Formats: sequence, structure tokens, C-alpha cells
Amino acid sequence: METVIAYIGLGANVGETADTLRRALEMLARREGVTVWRISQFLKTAPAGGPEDQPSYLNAAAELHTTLSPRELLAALQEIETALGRNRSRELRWGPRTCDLDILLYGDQDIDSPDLQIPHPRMHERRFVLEPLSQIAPNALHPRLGKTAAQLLADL
Ligand code: A4P
Ligand code: MG
Repeated sequence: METVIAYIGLGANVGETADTLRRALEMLARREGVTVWRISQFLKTAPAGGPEDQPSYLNAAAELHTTLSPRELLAALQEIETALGRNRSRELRWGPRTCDLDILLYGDQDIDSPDLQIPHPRMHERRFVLEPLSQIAPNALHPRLGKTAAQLLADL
């Protein structure tokens, strides 16, 4: 099976946020077919979008080496979000959440289907994504925009 390098974004702004991110990464690392290769610092960031008074976020990015398909990886991330107490039915769009795990990049794949878009459609406009991603992978290439994470961050 082919191993692909994928990058994920992690975010939390409810509860013990640092604990949540650590536990999410531990659960991922235990998952068969996933190696957590590199982890950024946990960065405190101002909320982008959503209700005005929501708490600040803790954000991070991680490099995974994985034999899971994009959809298998998405399912694994959603399972972990749920295990960490995320309840989508009670959430506002872009509102507070215990744990949000997004696939940012999956190799050089460009996927645009209703349930899954890779690269993540808003990653290039978000400092809270590009800053941690640039820490671990400044040269990671956005396949659609043809720019690296560091270039996209500099463009903001
Ligand atoms: N989905 C499609 N593509 C992907 C992908 N590449 N990775 C679908 C993960 N999921 C993907 O996601 C909704 C649906 O997106 C999923 O069912 C999946 O099929 P969600 O996580 O339930 O909803 P969400 O988190 O509200 O949406 P999304 O798009 O993850 O939200 P954003 O755009 O990431 O915004 N401010 C700061 N400072 N830090 C943050 O982390 N996060 C948000 C959430 C807003 N403001 C923030 C932060
Ligand atoms: Mg999400």
C-alpha cells in the first residue's frame, strides 16, 4: 500500500484545549495506518468568523504519513472528534467547538466532492492554519494554487 504525506489542522476553543489537542494526536498515532510524523507548536489564535464573543482557539498542525485513503482518514478524524466530545448537532457554523480536525492537504490530490474537499477550501486565507503548517512544512505545496505554505502565509 502506498504511503501518502498528509497535513491536518487541529483546533479547539472549549474545555481543556491543550489536553484535547494532545489526546487527539495520541488517538491518531494509535490508529493503524497512521504515523504522526511532525507536530507544530500549539498556538493561541483569535477566532475567525462565527459568534463575536467566542473564546480564543488553540490551533496546531500535524504531518501524517498514512496508508488510509482520504475518506478513511476523514472518518478516522471524525471518530476522534466525537470521542473527544464534539456534538455537531449543537454547534453553530464557525462557533465554539471542543475539537475540529480538518484535512488540509493529502499528497498532491485535488478532491472536490460534497462531503470532502482537499485542499481544505479555506486554508489559504487563514493564518491560524498557515502559521502552524509553515512551522512543520514550509515547503508543502498547495496543488491548486501552486504555492507553498510559507508563500501563502506571506501573502496574507
Ligand atoms: N469536509 C469537507 N472537506 C473536509 C476536509 N478537508 N477536512 C466536510 C475535514 N472535513 C471536511 O465539517 C463539516 C463537514 O466538512 C464535515 O462533515 C466533512 O464532511 P465540520 O468540522 O463539522 O464543520 P466546521 O468545523 O464548522 O467546518 P470547517 O469547514 O471545519 O470549519 P472551519 O472553516 O475550519 O472553521 N478560528 C480560529 N482562530 N481557529 C479555528 O480553528 N475554526 C473555525 C472552524 C472557525 N474559526 C476559527 C477556527
Ligand atoms: Mg472541520
